[in-house]
Amino acid sequence: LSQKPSVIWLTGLSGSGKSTIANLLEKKLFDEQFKTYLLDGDNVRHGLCGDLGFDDKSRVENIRRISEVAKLFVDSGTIVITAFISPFEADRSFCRSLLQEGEFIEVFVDTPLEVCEQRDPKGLYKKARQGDIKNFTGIDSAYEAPSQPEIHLVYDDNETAEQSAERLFELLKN
Ligand code: GGZ
Repeated sequence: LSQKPSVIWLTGLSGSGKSTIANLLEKKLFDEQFKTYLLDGDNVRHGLCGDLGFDDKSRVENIRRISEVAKLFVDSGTIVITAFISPFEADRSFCRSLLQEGEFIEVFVDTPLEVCEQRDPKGLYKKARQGDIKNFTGIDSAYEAPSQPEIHLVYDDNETAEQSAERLFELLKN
């Protein structure tokens, strides 16, 4: 991993571990004195994208705004980490298109739906199955898996989030 400002774009289902891994990765980068900024639902969906829901159109707009913001951070010399489901390939490609060659690193947090649904930390899958939440990714809303991610983090039952983050950190360095 060079000092080169870039976007490390994590994509995957709800409950796949994106946010946890992103936070651990940011800490590792910070410890090695990289200038970083983490964009995730906590700091984006309440403010900048507080007017958006989860229908397809809203998700497209969510990722468009996040992409533009990520580009601004890259312009400022920052390594940006994003942790959004970002279910549509075209929207992830849009972010890639805003950046120079090599500045967009797509990381597919490839945790199977069954595992995410088993974890269900916020009980959202249960609600989606009961029909209490509509347009839930993986249930009644699409997730387009990346076809050629720079990094494919394949789920490993025996691995902790810390180990996954370490694995990602090492892959980024190479
Ligand atoms: C998917 C939803 C939905 C629906 C609320 N579908 O596990 P979480 O809770 O913390 O992460 C999910 C988050 C997804 O927001 P993103 O901005 O990442 O989505 S996207 O990139 O598709 O725009 C989940 C919660 O919001 N959530 N309703 N219907 N996730």
